[in-house]
Parts: sequence; C-alpha cells; structure tokens
Amino acid sequence: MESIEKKKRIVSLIQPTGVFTLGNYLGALKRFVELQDEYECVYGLADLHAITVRQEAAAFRKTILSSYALMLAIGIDPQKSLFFIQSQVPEHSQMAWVLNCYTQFGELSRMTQFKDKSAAHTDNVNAGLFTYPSLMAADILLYNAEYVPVGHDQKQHIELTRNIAERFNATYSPTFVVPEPLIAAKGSRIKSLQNPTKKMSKSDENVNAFVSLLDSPDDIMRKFKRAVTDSEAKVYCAEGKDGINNLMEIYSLMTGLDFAAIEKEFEGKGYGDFKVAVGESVVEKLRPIQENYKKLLADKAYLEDCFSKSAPEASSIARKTLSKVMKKVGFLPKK
Ligand code: AQP
Repeated sequence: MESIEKKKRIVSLIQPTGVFTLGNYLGALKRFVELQDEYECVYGLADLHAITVRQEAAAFRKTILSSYALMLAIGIDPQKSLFFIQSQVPEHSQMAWVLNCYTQFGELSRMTQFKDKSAAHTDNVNAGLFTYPSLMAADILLYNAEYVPVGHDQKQHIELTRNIAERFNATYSPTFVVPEPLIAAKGSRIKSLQNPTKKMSKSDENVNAFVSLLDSPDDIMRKFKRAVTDSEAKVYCAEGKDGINNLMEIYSLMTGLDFAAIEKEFEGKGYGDFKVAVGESVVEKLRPIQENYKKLLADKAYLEDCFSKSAPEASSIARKTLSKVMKKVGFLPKK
C-alpha cells in the first residue's frame, strides 16, 4: 500500500452472499474504485457477516474467492488500497465481542435489516443476525476511518456505529474516530426491477428482480425488458413513477447523462426503446469487468497472494485499536 499519510481514511466491507448486483455496484463498489485516489482506502469481504444466513460450505468457499476476484476485476487495486478477507483478520471478531457489551438490546431490536432478514428466514433467526451491527461497528472502528461509503440501506447501521463509538469514548476517554457515512446522491438506492419500491438485493428469490454483475448480455436485456414500470409510456422523472425513476437513475450512472438529457433523448419514444437502451448501457459497462473477472479467477495463485498479504497488514492496524480498547476496559495485557 502506498504511503499516503495526509489522506483521510475510509473503510467499507461487502458480504460474499452471492454474485454482486448492479445495486451493490452503483451504491458501493463503483464508488470504492473512484475513491481510491482521494482517500486511504480499507476494503474487505465480510464473510463473517455472510454466515448470519445459512451457507453451504463448498459453495461458500467458491463465492468468497469469486467475490474477491470480482472486486479486483471492478478495479479495486491492491497497490492503492488494503483489500482483505474479514475472517482472516481475527481482531474483527474480538472487537465485535467487546462492542456487543456496549450495544443495547433495544438498539439492535430497532434495526430494519434485522426485522427484514428475520422475517425472511424464520427458521434461522440466529444471534449473529441480531448482533450483526456490532460486528459491523467493529469492522469500521478498528481502522479509525473518517468515512464509510455505503448504500442508503446501511445508514441506520452507521448511525448505530457512531452511537457505540460515542458511548465508549464517553465511558473511558476518546478512543474511536466517530465515522460519517458517505452516501452518493445517485445510485445509493437502486430498486428491484420487479418491485421498484423495494431495494435491489442479491438474495432476492426472484432472479428477474436484480441484475448480477456476471449475468450474460441476453439475461441482462431480458431483465430490463421485463422491468416493471407504469402505464403512462412517457420517459420522465416524477413521484410515483418508481420503475422509470429507477431505470433513469441506472441509465444516468451508466452514460453520464443527466435526467433532462435522458428525457430529451427519449421524447416521443416508448418504454420499449428506453428499456433496450438501459439494458445495452449496462451490458457495455459490464463487458470489460466480466472479461477481467474471467482472467483473474483463473489465476488462483495471484488471488491467494493478494489476500494473504493484505490480512497481516489489516491485522497490524486493527491490533493497535483493539489493544487500546482492551486496556481501557481493564483486561490484563499479555506478557
Ligand atoms: N440496491 C442497492 N442500491 C445501492 N446500494 C446497495 N447496496 C446493497 N444493495 C444496494 C450496498 O452494497 C453494499 C454491500 O452490501 P452487503 O452485501 O454487505 O449487504 P446488503 O446491503 O444486505 O446487500 P444485499 O445485496 O441486499 O445483500 P443480501 O441480499 O445478501 O442481504 C452496502 O454498502 C450496501 O449499502
């Protein structure tokens, strides 16, 4: 990692729970790449978080490796950013336990993601799902990051992280940097293509609801052609036109056009033409990422080299914060 002392630090992790979606890309991953020159970036694959939902071991192992390759393919550069796998940095679990004891049951009970996921997996409402936000607080606070780039759905968890940090600092003495979320004006709430009032999610049971970054061009085009819109057949942004607003946001981020230019481009044209154009813009954006991904995934030695170098580097930063915390809490130092 370059020595870039004056840059502010950002941290963000993402779960390897399936192939990343266009929502993950626009709300988080694309921004991770863009922020690499301006900030000192710490990125991670949150595989510990992923087991809050049941994973099949062999498939999970593959998903972790392929997710790592896909993030490199998107443009995370290990020469510029620290990019590790969470389970290989034990300080995350250790810090999470401590922070669990500074997090209130009532706070965790109010988390929207816990309510949604426990309703979606009624047969497995495990304690990890409930305490997920204190592990996320550990992921962030260990690195003394000023900012956390995330999609809008993670805002509530960042608020809780701030509360935990402030509580600990007030109980002892200033220890943690209290981080701010970095949420982009565009792309932070990409919606499901089948239910545009709901966020696009990689674990959606309806495969037509999300575009995965590894979907074939035919699948991408089919999903956009089937996207739920409205009966007006006029391309413009307005309240209540959730499906069209979502497609306009995606098209704008793919092409760099603002909404006025998009409305002009599709004046007098129907939704059919618009959906094809959105689909094609996504296919073109994903083509080089998919090509890079195939090459990287075939080079397992390179991937292993990257994550085995980054884990001790992450540990050495994390260990300093953890030691400070353990000392303040009153644990005996190891001699
Ligand atoms: N629809 C979205 N629009 C914009 N940003 C999004 N993110 C997720 N969905 C959207 C952002 O992607 C980052 C990583 O998310 P995650 O995988 O760690 O967890 P998640 O938010 O729970 O994402 P998913 O896709 O919905 O995963 P599953 O289905 O496994 O729960 C975060 O910054 C998130 O805001």
